[in-house]
Amino acid sequence: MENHLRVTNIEVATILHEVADLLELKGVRFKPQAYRRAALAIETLPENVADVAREGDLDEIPGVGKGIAKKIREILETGSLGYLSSLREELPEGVQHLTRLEGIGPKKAIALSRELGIRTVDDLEAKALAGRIRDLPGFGEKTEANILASVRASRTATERRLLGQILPVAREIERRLASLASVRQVSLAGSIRRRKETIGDVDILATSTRPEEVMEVFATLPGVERVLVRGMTKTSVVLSTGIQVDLRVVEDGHFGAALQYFTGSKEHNITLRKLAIARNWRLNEYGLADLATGRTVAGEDEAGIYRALGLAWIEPELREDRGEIEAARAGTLPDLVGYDAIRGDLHVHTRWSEGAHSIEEMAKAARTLGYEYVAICDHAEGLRIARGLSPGRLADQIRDIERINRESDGEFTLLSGTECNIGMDGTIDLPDGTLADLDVVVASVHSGFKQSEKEMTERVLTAMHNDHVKIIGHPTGRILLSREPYRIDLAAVFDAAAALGVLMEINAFPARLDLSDVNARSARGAGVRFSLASDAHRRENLRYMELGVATARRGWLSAEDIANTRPLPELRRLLR
Ligand code: DGT
Ligand code: CA
Ligand code: CA
Ligand code: ZN
Repeated sequence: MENHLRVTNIEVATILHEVADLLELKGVRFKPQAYRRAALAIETLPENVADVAREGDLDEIPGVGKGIAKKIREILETGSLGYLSSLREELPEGVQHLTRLEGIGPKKAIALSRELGIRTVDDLEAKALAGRIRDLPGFGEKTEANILASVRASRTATERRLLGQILPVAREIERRLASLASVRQVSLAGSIRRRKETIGDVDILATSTRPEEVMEVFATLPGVERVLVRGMTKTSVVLSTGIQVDLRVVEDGHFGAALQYFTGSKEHNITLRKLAIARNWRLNEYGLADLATGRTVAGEDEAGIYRALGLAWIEPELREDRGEIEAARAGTLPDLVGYDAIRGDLHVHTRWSEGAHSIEEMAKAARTLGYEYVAICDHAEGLRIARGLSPGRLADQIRDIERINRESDGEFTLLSGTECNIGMDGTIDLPDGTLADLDVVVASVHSGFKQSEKEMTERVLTAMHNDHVKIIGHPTGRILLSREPYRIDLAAVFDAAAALGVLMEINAFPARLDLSDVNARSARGAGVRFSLASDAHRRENLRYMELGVATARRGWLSAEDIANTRPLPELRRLLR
């Protein structure tokens, strides 16, 4: 079957989500969850669903049953779904807008639409303000007030985005502003400077001899769709991708204080401000001032503020009020792993399984990044949707890697590896004999996320007790903004990892960042060591490593905690 439409995974998932919503509105049971599950599976599928459809059975995708597989084929072939159209016709217009609001379920939405003819959120707000909702059967004054509150919340709430998606955009804006002759200092601030895993909006701070010009350039950047606020000190815009960016232009004398203030976090700032108050000082975005004398104690540079408060400078990634201020006072802040400390990537894919590039292409790209080694970890047989390798194919791949290493100048080493699958009972989808031939064995859970905490914990512990397993890949299975982590007793896993010398991966793929900052920190507390990995599916993805380092830093990790900050001979010892 030739496919001219090139329907994307997101388009398929969007249709399935809408079917789920509409079935739910009709009060159909169970089916909506099945459609949601399938939508999620398609959204998070690393390869194009159209390719899967061409080469295999769609119902091999975990979460996709036979019935829905047929519907997906229809979408791929025609670009739309007849079933969805018929569902749409059954419902009163506008109902779907209403159900997006917190606290309004399908039943209420249908009642509002049928009884009052409400089609939009604006109309809903108007009718609530007019007191017309309270008299509907099943509503009442309290529900009416709650509806108003939900409408307001929906107007202020901004969707969060992945750090990995926003960081390049933010840097590009920073670069353009920095290139203006009148701009003296410019820095990212807020959550993006702290490298938080998701971003609400982007905050940028600058000083300039011509604030007007800076604001003009900013408000007319390519990609700006709307200007929300336009002023001399603050301009806020929304990019066509829906991301809000706030630019503040301050005086040079206040830059450090403003940078400190607008970097946050809010919680960090509150604790810091208490330290100032204890000295009868005041800390705000203009500086640190002595209230008794009116004298400015600090404000020009950020470090000066921390110094004046008796603290070591605190890296932005740590500023979450998780003990960093106490550590800065006691001089016990960790020596955080540097962004340039990584010597190689321990989990990348190639064309042999679901990757886009050859082993040689990945190796070349890794060398360009200054790496000394990279581990080729394609999927094993158990993961058929990812075209996992059989033991025979893997043996071919090992021979290929050995050949490439032999022909190389010796400055760079390819490690042979696998990302094998942890089965429902903890068994690995490759025989021990094959595993023994590999340099790096990453084992990950890719299915059966619904197991109980006890089952999942035992499953992963069983895999860790396999002598060949060296690394647990993306240990909680979460997909940021989309899939919750599976239930697992991480404390038990971390204790076992420390005892067995199994590394925990910090998977740097933008939607994973798994382990998370907080989990990485507790793992470190249990004595665990880590592997940082991009999980690259194409050579450009190797750069995701930066996000993994950011997560490690936010988890208070040092270079010593991370296996792949070591030169190859030492890494090999750790992997034995
Ligand atoms: P986001 O945008 O939700 O990812 O997170 P942030 O941390 O960037 O938050 P945002 O954009 O609302 O504010 C930027 C920074 O400004 C924040 O990290 C700290 C500072 N800030 C904002 N509101 C307050 C506040 O009420 N008190 C204090 N002390 N600082 C605040
Ligand atoms: Ca922000
Ligand atoms: Ca902001
Ligand atoms: Zn992988």
